[in-house]
Amino acid sequence: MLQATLANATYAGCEISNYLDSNGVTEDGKWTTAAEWTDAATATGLPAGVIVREKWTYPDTARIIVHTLIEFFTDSTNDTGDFFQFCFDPQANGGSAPQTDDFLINYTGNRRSGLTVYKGTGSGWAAWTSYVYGSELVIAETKTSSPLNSAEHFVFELMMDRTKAEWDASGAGYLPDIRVAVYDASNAAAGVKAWPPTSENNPGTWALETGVYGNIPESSTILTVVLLSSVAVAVGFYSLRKRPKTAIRSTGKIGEIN
Ligand SMILES: [Ca+2]
Ligand SMILES: [Ca+2]
Ligand SMILES: [Ca+2]
Repeated sequence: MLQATLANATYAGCEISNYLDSNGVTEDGKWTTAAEWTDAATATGLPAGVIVREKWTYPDTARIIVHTLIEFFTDSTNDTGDFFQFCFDPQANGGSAPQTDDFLINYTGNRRSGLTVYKGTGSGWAAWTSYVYGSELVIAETKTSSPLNSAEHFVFELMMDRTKAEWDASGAGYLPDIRVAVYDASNAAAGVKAWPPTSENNPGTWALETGVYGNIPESSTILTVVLLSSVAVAVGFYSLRKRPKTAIRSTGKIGEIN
């Protein structure tokens, strides 16, 4: 029984709250405004020098768009071997190999021509092109400074239409699993920096994304600053933090999830 073997074993200590956007967002590979990403929560348990934030918009009542910011502080070299990856298990049903609902977005060489989307086969990945670039998926990058780091580094912005049937996470209560990884070919010794620090081929080890129907609380913005400034203090804060109680429902209404 395949279902019996698929356990949702998300990686402890790595998670992200996906709040509703309030400041606006434009996928141009940089902070378009000074406040563009201050209304988004930072993932917990990130590797050093990597930032991941997410938030969502609904440009019309029929669509939910999820926006992801990825900053790679230590890569300021444009190499053909650079890459970032975004793994997505919309059903959050895990498994030790890519299932047919799972996706791997691979963006190599910091350029659109290096974009390949893979879909799980049950045992591995196969290239998949049944998406519309521009409306269902957008990736943009620049080498720039940002409000999070004044040194020049790669900044990526990713947009996914999560109402697209294959990327719809409503069946999992808007609690999908994701994984983000970056690699600097000029610093091969550092290896792949992955969040969680697990394989792109093992969905059962990815991180929990919690879709929240509402804007980020003011306290979470402060918490983000604390998390960035002091791991020791953050551990204490983290233990006090309550999990969001609500998640996005397909109707757009608030629904209790626990
Ligand atoms: Ca932007
Ligand atoms: Ca590089
Ligand atoms: Ca899956």
